[in-house]
Amino acid sequence: MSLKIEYLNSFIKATERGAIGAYKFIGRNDKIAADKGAVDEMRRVLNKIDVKGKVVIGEGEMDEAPMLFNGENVGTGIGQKVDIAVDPLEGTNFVAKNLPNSFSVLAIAEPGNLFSAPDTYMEKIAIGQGLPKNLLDLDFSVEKNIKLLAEASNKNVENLTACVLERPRHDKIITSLKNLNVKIKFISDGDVLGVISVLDKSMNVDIYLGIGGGPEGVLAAAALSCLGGQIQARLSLNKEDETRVRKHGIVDFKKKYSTDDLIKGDVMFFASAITNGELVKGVREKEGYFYTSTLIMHKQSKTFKKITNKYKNDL
Ligand code: VTB
Repeated sequence: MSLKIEYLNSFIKATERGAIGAYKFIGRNDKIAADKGAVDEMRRVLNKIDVKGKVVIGEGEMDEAPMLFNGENVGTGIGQKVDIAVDPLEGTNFVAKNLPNSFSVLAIAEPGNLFSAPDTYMEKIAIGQGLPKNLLDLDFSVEKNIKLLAEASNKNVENLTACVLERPRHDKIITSLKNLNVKIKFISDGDVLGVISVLDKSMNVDIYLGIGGGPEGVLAAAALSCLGGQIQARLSLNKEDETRVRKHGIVDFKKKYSTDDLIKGDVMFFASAITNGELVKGVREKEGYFYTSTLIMHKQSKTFKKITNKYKNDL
């Protein structure tokens, strides 16, 4: 079974409108308002789509998130059953501070096929398409992973670029990369884009390494799964996280998840830029219209497109 192809046209509206909802908060130094702007618009659109949708990765658990919470049913209730992962505003800091690379992101798959990641940290290592399966491993040293990647991609180590979220918790990784003479692309936030940048040659990133959010890991895995990229992930937990993780039915806290463990079967991925992005342009307002640009991927139809649409300015 695969996802109905028309969902490419209906679900794109959810991230486009999510991006428009956050747009008016660009540079207003208000992360919460920006997030709410995106959530309200995305939810409004999702509820118009003919689908029996269930949010499996959302804004949080039911008791802590009023909208698009984990488990919320969305859609008109007519149509195919799908599970949905959303991040209506990936990069709240970017919108608040008017910096590039904020997105409204969503992925859909058939029921049970998206790993229901708890909102905890997740260790990630990701590489692009066309490389041997299970090439790298979180338990290998950075040196070994880099050496394996250099060999498999026929590049010298010093010509490789690794994307890393700039955080003190990554100091060891950064030192190892520096000692190996690997180029580092530092990001201050937004590791969905960080991970998926291994898929697009224009981004010049060969590998993503480090610890970011669990839900963001699943969203990025959806994109990798569409195009044959690879991720290996493992939850990175502190003591307080454990009860929450058990609620997600996870018993093995140390399990290493492959792309196929995180995403099964057919999957669609949508990312609409809010502020200007390296992959697609942000929302533009011109003569009474909003223009949005979206990166869209679908595994089954091997779709990988960048689409620009326009909406009448109704805000
Ligand atoms: C991570 C990353 C996200 O926020 O969740 C990060 O996956 C938060 O990390 O893409 P810190 O707790 O270290 O700040 C993002 O960068 C943006 O939501």
